Amino acid sequence: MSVITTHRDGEVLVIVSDNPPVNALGAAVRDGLVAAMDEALANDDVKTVVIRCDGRTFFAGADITEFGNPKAGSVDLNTVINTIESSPKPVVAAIHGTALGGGLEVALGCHYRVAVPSAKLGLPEVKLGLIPGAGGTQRLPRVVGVEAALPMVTSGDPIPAKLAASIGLVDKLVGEGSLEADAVEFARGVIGNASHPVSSARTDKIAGTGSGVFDAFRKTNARRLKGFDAPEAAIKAVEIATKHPFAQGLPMERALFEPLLAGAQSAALRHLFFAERAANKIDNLPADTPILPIARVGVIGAGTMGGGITMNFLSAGIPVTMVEREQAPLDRGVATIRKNYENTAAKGRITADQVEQAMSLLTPSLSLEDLAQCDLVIEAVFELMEIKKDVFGKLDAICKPSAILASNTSYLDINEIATSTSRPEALIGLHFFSPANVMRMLEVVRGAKTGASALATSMKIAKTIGKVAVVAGVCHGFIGNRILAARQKQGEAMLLEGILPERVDRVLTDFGFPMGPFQMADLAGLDIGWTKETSDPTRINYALCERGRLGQKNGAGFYDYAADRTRTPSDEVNALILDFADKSGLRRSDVSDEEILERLLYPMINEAALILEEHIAQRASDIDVMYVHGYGWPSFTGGPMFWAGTQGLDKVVAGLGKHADKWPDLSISKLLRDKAAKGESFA
Ligand code: 3H9
Repeated sequence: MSVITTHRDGEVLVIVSDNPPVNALGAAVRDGLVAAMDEALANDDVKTVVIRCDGRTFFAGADITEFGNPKAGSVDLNTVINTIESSPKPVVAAIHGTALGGGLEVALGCHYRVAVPSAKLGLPEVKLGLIPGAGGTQRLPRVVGVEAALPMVTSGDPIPAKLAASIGLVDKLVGEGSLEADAVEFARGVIGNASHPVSSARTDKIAGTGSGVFDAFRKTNARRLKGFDAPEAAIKAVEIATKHPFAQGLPMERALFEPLLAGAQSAALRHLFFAERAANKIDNLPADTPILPIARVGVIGAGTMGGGITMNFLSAGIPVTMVEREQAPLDRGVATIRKNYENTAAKGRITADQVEQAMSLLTPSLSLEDLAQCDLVIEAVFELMEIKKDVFGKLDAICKPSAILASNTSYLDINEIATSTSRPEALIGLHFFSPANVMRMLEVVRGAKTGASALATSMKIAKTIGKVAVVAGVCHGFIGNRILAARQKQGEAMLLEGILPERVDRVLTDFGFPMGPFQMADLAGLDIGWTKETSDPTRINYALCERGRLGQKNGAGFYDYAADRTRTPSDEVNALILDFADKSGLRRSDVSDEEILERLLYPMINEAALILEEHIAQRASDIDVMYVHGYGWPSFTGGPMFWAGTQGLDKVVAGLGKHADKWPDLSISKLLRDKAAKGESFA
């Protein structure tokens, strides 16, 4: 059956697309739309047209799998949209789900747009390293104005239908359950209009736009857009729309689109798009594995981690019982959660009602017994094996038989923790990243005895709370922190060579990380794992703790911090580091930025390859997803494994060899060596 069908409702021709899963605008859809428009124009009884989609969504964009392999012989998207827009019979887009990218471009080509209230509309091309390539940057500002268009094309975030209606992108909100009927009625209502709006011909919203708007936007968003090519191209394209007639603007948009499509950043970001989806696919998990209902969650610990974890579920409308041992920290935890929500409300991102709604789902408690009815319990207590085992031993006696018992540990052996319960199949690692209410990454640790249901349910709940989940096997630090340790080790070694923290950090931020290892250490706190009694003054970060420099939290770590957290290099620390370097006899003055980068990143690639060899990660692209979402690896490079491929694995192996004296205990992965020898990548 054709993916595009038509049917008549009196003088209205309804065109329906049915191209699961997301009605991507592949060749068959494009050809079908043009044929259906020809049918509408050829038939005198048809006075108006409605375009809608079956399934879960309106067109979610161009078919990304076609990029780089154009389907010969079929019409392109611009032809489809031009056919719709130039139709003398009015065309109404009837939108549900998400009208994204090329999908919104089709809707903008229609004369009118109606949408159900739950729909979302956006131009997410920048997230794929692109700009809209079918007139989106030219029509959108003409319809909604430059100020509303710029955030949409540069962030790629979709906006809800209600907001779209308020800026003129949607003409009418219609019934959630009566989209086609309401759209047909709307279409009938416009038949007699003297003329119909043509987006590409409009100038009312863009007339008189000065270039100051664009420079101001660039300035305000400089930090967010740093390193990415596509947003700047999108700003340029919108500016073109304000300066040139549409007929000139369209090819100019194309001229900006084409090099992005052929470029390295888009290849990397498209790799990540598919990598995120592949991460949901789990080896050895039967498709019919039962997903357990999660109606109530328990969280043990009301500190930064416990509170952050709790917020994820409250925000998703799932009640949480949060347990602490004493009243004061419990009260502090509840107050922090409220404050976080209120801050978000103050920024206008949620309403005061939503704050109260979330808080009403929270039950603070001082008793583990109150977790008896929870379907999922997550502990976020102190990172010590004995304490974890004690908690799970108690939970074993308290929790209902079907409950999933999860540890938020970032290092400890899940298999050993599982020995403290009589139900190891219920035990799983759910490693949230701090701040847990903000960071999208979730490392799901599958123990040797973790049951299929516990795993499948954890992946499902991760999606419900908006996380990107990656499955890891058990080893010290799992995927994420084990790879990070390889970088930290080199960072510390560099200090002993007299390379100062600000230089190491700068090399990584130039590469695209939001912060370097020493900025990160200051943020986390230098005193993690440090006590006065066990301090080792030969380690620089412990020596800093001994001097009362505990990190950002007390204004002094590797850097000095002002009250507003502004960071400046510390003379005291730098003198100490150079002193360490002199005493160690390792001080060097000939280190290049290139060496710093190679020594920080290549051991990470090697550790990741070892992790693949040991089957701790299911696939290389999972590691990319984890590093981009959990550790700030710049997404425009595709993540560590994709990036290593773009460098050439032979270069990575050669680099590891070149600096071999800096990591005497490093064993180079066989997988990495073999792939390098064969000229392969990890893709
Ligand atoms: C564009 O439009 C360029 C134009 O301006 C110019 C052209 C000239 N194509 O995400 P899900 C697959 S660029 C092909 O799990 P959800 C996806 O891989 C495009 N395939 O579902 C997955 O496959 P599998 C601009 C696509 O409900 C399956 O569909 N548009 C596409 O969580 C389900 O996806 C975008 O960037 C596609 N466009 O979320 C929108 N989209 O099952 C990208 C999805 O084999 N898409 N697939 O793993 C999305 O953001 C989400 O998929 C969406 C649904 C929100 C729609």
